Amino acid sequence: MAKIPIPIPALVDRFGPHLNTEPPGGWTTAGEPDRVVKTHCCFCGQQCGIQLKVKDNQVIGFEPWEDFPFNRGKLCPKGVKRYLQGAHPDRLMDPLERVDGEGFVPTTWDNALDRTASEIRRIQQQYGPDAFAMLSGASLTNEKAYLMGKFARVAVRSANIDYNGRLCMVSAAAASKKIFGVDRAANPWEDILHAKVILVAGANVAECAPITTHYLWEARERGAKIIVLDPRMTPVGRTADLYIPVRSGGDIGIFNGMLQVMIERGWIDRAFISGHTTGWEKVEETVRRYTPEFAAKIAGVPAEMIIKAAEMWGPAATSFLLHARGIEHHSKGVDNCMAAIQLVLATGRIGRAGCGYAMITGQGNGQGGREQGQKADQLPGARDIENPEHRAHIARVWGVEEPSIPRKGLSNYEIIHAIHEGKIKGLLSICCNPMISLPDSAYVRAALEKLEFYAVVDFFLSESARHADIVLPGSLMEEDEGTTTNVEGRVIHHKKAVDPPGNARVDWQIICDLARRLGSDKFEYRSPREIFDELRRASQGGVADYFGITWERIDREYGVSWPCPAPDHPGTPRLYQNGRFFHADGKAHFHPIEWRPAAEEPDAEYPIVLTTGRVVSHFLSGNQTRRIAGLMKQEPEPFCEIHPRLAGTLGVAEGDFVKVESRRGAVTVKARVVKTIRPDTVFIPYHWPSDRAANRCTIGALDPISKIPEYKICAVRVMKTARPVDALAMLSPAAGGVE
Ligand SMILES: Nc1nc2c(c(=O)[nH]1)N[C@H]1C(S)=C(S)[C@@H](COP(=O)(O)OP(=O)(O)OC[C@H]3O[C@@H](n4cnc5c(=O)[nH]c(N)nc54)[C@H](O)[C@@H]3O)O[C@H]1N2
Ligand SMILES: Nc1nc2c(c(=O)[nH]1)N[C@H]1C(S)=C(S)[C@@H](COP(=O)(O)OP(=O)(O)OC[C@H]3O[C@@H](n4cnc5c(=O)[nH]c(N)nc54)[C@H](O)[C@@H]3O)O[C@H]1N2
Ligand code: SF4
Ligand SMILES: [Mo]
Repeated sequence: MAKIPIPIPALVDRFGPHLNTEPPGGWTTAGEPDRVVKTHCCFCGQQCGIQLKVKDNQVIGFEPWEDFPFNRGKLCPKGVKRYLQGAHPDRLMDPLERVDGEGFVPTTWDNALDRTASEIRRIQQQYGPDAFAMLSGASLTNEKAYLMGKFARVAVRSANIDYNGRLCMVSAAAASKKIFGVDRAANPWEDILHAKVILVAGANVAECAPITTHYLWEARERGAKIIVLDPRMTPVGRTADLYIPVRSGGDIGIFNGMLQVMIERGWIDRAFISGHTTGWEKVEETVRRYTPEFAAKIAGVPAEMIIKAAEMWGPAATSFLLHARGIEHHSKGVDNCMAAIQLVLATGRIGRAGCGYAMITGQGNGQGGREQGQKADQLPGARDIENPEHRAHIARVWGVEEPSIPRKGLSNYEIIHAIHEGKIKGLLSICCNPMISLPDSAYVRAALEKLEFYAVVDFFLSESARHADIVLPGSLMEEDEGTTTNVEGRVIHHKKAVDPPGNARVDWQIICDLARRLGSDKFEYRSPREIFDELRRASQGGVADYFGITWERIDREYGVSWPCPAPDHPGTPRLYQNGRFFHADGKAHFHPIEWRPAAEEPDAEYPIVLTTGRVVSHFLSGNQTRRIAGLMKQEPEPFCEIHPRLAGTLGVAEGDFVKVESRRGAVTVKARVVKTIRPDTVFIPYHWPSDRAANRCTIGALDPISKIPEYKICAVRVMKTARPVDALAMLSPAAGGVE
């Protein structure tokens, strides 16, 4: 039976919950802190060092942490405001149970956990072990990510666990694994400073990796030239030496075109290629066709720009490639990344200061979260769940029989398909908000409504949680202890500052308690440190080897970079220094890449490209940042960036409302008429819910290898429309507006 999501007061929903509740000076009347805690920001993959001021079990403010080398005290607006979440009036204080006709009713932990455990077993007995699935998150610490993978395989015994990094890092990960045999940024950020040319492909660095902007500026001070590839002239694009307004989905044209020019002009390091790589001949043969003129058609830019880019990149003494979701969120995301990385490999400029590449990891623990075994196809240490030796090692660490570990499961969006197909009947999600963040929201909502049982662990009632049967109040980063692995592969330590409020509990205890109720005795940890110590052993000998890393070392050394196989090993900030890559043959592997169109290209009916992304003041599904008044003030609602020429043909002026409509759904948002976007493309940031959720329009097409959704391109039509009707009408279930 379809379950109606439980609404919360209308105005709160429309503009973000509790917009105006921040009293002057923060949630508590500030005063002298009892202590300051050196820890890290909970938001993006930069994982900036920060000091939290604590008074009476409450975080009352922050101070910069100048000594932490990555950010040297610098913070972006989200880092500055993050402390305001802890005592927020929306915090979930008790477990909630859905009661027909009444909505959510507070309940006891015993009841909430017993009911969750019994529903898991009921569903598995009725429909098979894999009919219960789990979705986890890469904002969780390494300890919790590890725990979730083990919980799924040992306590629940379902193959179907995946995580929200599937929406984020998997194209970059797959490409890196194919080429280098390992999935991690190749260099520490320090190395960026020594590059003479920096190519930024599909990354809005200033808004999404704000601290990295500083590295770019400093490199430029030292003479670096910057090339930016983006359909929108981002803040970094505005001051770049070469800005290429690539058509969304056209990047392979740029990369292959540049390589073609570099081959013609002799800017290829053939000695490096023959000594350290395989597969070059096929690449050379493939890119021969990608003359600047041919490539320019694919990329939607003048051929001269491709030649100019090759002239800057090809002969440079040192170079650095940075890419992010702009090239990864595609049904050819893996191919896009491989084509980009091959520009690095063809010049042999890797494994040295100033020479390298990095995917800019997005989520707070986007790096560690993709190593500890919460992926559908993975065991801890970035091991392969189908590999018999890997399975045997993990079975020993877990103290279980190897055959009892399930095999590869379904990826994130495939779980949504399987719910529609009736194969998955129950779901537990922690640290993810699929209702906002997965593509084609109507399809996702229908799936959540179809579930027989849905449990959510979160600290705020998310849009997804409103579809739940049981909501379990979990913990913020500062309420628990553990490690994350930052954008550079540096493992760092988050300290506990305060206890969770009310009856909320720390996440890891919730999961261990559930495991016990499911009859497992393998979750008897007394602290997250014990989980970390088990994780170290589980990762030992794996690609992502944490064995030599301890919390004490992290504190002493400002983080330790993996692989770190022994306590006396210094860690590995820079990979490939010795010219050896992680494949068994020690070589890097080239792959010939051909461009192919997106799943849905614009046509006569839907003539405009929609691309989606972020703004500096909000984070992901917005469940956290839409609750922080200072950030809401900066960017209260989503908007549609539209070029003056397109706006002109549509009769749209700045501030008008436009309806942006795809084959799947529509949103109504304010137009922002800007010259910084291609005239054939519009852009909407995706951090908002209900009638303003960009994912109402996006398409559920996936990359065949990484299974990442194609968030960066779908076809829409845009029309001027009236200011939206009253929020209350929007929110009535009849209007389909409650999510
Ligand atoms: N403020 C803020 N910071 C964040 C986050 C956040 O939500 N808010 N989230 C974090 C996370 S999880 C992530 S994944 C990162 C994301 O970081 P980014 O990937 O930098 O951010 P996006 O806005 O998703 O997309 C980046 C750019 O890709 C461009 N783009 C779109 N299509 C294409 C294309 O086909 N080719 C190219 N070359 N470019 C294209 C867009 O115009 C956009 O400027 O940010 C992290 N940091
Ligand atoms: N259209 C479009 N859609 C996108 C993207 C895009 O560019 N365009 N980007 C995609 C990308 S890159 C990403 S990473 C995904 C993000 O996808 P989501 O899964 O939606 O990410 P979050 O918003 O971080 O959701 C995390 C949820 O968990 C909660 N949470 C955060 N930390 C913790 C914790 O430590 N413990 C617990 N228990 N809960 C926690 C938050 O309150 C929030 O409700 O969105 C994807 N969706
Ligand atoms: S750059 Fe990222 S980690 Fe640093 S303060 Fe901003 S959101 Fe936090
Ligand atoms: Mo992400």
